[in-house]
Amino acid sequence: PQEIFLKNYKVPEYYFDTVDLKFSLGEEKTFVHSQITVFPRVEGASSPLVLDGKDIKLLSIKVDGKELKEEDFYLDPRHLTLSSLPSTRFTLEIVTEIYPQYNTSLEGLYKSSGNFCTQCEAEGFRKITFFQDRPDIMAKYTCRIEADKAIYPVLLSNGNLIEQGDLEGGRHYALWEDPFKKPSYLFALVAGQLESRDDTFITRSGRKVSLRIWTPAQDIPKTVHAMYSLKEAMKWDEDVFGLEYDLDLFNIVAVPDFNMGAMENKSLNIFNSKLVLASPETASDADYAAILGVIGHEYFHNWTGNRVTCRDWFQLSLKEGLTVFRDQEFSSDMGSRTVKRIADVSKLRSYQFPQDAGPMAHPVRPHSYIKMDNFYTVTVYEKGAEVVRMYKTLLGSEGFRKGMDLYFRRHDGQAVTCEDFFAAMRDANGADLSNFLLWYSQAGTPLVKVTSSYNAEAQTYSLKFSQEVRPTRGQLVKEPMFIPVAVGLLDKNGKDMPLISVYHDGMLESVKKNGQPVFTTVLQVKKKEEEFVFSDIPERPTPSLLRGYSAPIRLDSDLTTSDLFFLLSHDSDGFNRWEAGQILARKLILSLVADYQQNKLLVLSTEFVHGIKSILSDSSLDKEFIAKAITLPGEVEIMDMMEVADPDAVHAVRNFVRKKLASELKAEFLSMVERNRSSEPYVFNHSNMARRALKNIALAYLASLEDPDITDLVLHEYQSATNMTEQFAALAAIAQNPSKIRDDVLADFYSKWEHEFLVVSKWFALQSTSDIPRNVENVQKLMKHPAFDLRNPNKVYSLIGGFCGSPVNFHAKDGSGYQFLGEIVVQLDKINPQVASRMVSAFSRWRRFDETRQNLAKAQLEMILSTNGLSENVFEIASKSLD
Ligand code: B3K
Ligand code: ZN
Repeated sequence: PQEIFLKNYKVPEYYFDTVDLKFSLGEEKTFVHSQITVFPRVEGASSPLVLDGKDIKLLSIKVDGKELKEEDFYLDPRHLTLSSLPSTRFTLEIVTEIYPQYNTSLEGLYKSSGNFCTQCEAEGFRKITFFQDRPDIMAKYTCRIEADKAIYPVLLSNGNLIEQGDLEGGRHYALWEDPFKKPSYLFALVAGQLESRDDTFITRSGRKVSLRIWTPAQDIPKTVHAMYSLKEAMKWDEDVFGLEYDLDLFNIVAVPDFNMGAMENKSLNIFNSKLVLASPETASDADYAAILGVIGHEYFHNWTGNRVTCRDWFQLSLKEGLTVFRDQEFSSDMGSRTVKRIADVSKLRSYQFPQDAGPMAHPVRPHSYIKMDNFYTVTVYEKGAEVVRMYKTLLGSEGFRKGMDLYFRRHDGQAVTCEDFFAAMRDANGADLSNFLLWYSQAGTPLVKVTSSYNAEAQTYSLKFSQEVRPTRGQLVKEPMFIPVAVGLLDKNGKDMPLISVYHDGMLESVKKNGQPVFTTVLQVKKKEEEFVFSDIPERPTPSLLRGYSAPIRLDSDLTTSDLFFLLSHDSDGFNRWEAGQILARKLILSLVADYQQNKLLVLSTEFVHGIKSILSDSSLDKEFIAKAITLPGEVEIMDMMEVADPDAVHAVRNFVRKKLASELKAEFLSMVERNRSSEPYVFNHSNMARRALKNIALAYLASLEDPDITDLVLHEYQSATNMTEQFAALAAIAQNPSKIRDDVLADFYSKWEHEFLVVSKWFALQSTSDIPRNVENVQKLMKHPAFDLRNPNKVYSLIGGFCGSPVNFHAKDGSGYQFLGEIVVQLDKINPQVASRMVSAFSRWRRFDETRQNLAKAQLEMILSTNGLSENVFEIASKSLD
């Protein structure tokens, strides 16, 4: 397999102006006729034109209407190379034959539940026709679709419908025209039996936009929330960024077979049905929130991704990091900002930090790849969003908006790079952002240490920072990064002290805003070692560091346990209040893990129990915040902080802490359940979700007690629930412990919901992620369940992905989990390489474990690599994991 490097980027020799596609869709064969106007970058240059093409049959090529002679083209398994081309603008016509009905990779044109649909990002367009399949080739497209009218009554593509009609033999056609230039990865086509929910949105300049969400007829009632989300997103982008929708029609199509969440094709977004369909009975609060966020995300791509796109795939974070940042902000504005921030940071720490410390570590802008699909990662997306957030932290809301405006002014209609975004932010603000670009090129999570000291005489308070980025693959020496650290100082009553000025680099700098002291200031830490000294500090403060998690770093401070308890109860920064609790919990669990490993008796500190109790009983706190604050850090996060990860010890200790808290605070948890019941119909809003979150976490704690009275209570909650959020939480609580009741309730749930594809996926996930002993056997059984299908990504993610997400069982010391995954990866790779490659990633941190586990995991990786006909997708992840 060939590795592709950013440093080898070359501008194309030819550009495309217009692309006119004609699809003739059939059950046995589909014909694709493409007519492209091509012009050379340099008139008169006679370079060959290299087109990408994969798994497609070439039927004919014409240049300016004339069939090309055999000596003027060359076909290899991945390219079609044309030579002896005209030296100025010409027309290229290519006809290909493809077989979407056999396409199980779900990339290119394929069938899902009998309907045709496409997925072209990153490099799927080349599975449809021969093309310069790269994002810097932007052209205007038309698309004519022809198909059987009875089987495929609805024919959709990008842009506006300009013509449609009937044809002979029961066929019909539709002609679509997209007035905006776009790269091939944004092309889309859908044909099938679909109905739509229709609505309209009037943009602030008065454009009336038709909104349509397409699904099979029976699912239309479940699209209310998706439509609501779309309209809110459209409004929000106008209000916050001044960005309006630019066409008269916006379509969303939901399909059950989709490799990822959704795709932002111009005016024809295609979604995994999981992220469109919701009803109170079948979808949980988490599903509703995910739909809101992802509908927003894909809509926001219309400007950040589509109008301004990426020059090459290395720049992916230019659109993804930015668009994730935008969807995070959207969800924050629609719900609780603090709770959303906590959720996003937890995700970063549980998934991105491990990636950044392992063999797949790569910069936000990778330097190389074998298969681009492997780089749609938490680093490009989530760390990329943190990088965008840092611009905002450094430049302020207004400065950030100025930067965004300049970015669109300069680059609308272009394919650009991360430097272009950086330059827009810098130039719009005249800001000094020296060495900030390292965030794009340097992999690894910076480790920052802070020590503090107070000088009573001088009334100054010093913070000394030192930073380090550990070596990662191919990057042994690292430079110091530009780290914005938002800081506040609390006085002895827990109030924020006014901040006036800071000595830094031998200068006294005012931190006032508009002549007024501030309560939070952003320190710009840029050197390996650096000191900041606050002046006019009348008493020893407690520092609140990295407020709002102002940079994606690991922070190691000299805060004492009592400082942390103090911050937990007083910090005005909600995120840091939660963070103080998490640091305490992490320290506590890690020290208990050490006790466990030395066979010592486990004792839970009463101080910690009191800390949790005081959060529970603080009625001034938001309920969803309380739910987050009493959630213990995850097992992966804890394992990540150990020298040698010990999944059994971490699991045992975390369960011990949970159970101990449940028994010490049983009365409080019971009253939380009582007080947070409601007989009102389901509403998706912050206060109701917060109430349900609190009730559900209380149930989960209580269920860990394995007490028969509690089992009755949970069973009652299960039976009386009127929405999926509460029903599923009760089911999950019961399912914690093996028992006959567990089996019965799981069976009951399945029989209730067996006809709801999305609920069945939840049922699979609940069982696969279970920590009950030897769960691998249950998962193996479920693989044979009639509702399981290895070709459907959602089912694979639920059952196999879910299993790998449960450390005790996946990392079972007998190697049963590894062996199970190894076998599945080989099987799955033949069906769908993208999904197989996501699954094989579960092995990538094998070096973090003890020798026995290392050998077992390594053997599976070697077995996978020795398989004949392995895809490049799986090859890349498996081979990088081994070296
Ligand atoms: N841009 C798509 C992801 C495409 C993944 C291709 N393997 C979804 C999104 O981030 O909006
Ligand atoms: Zn995206």
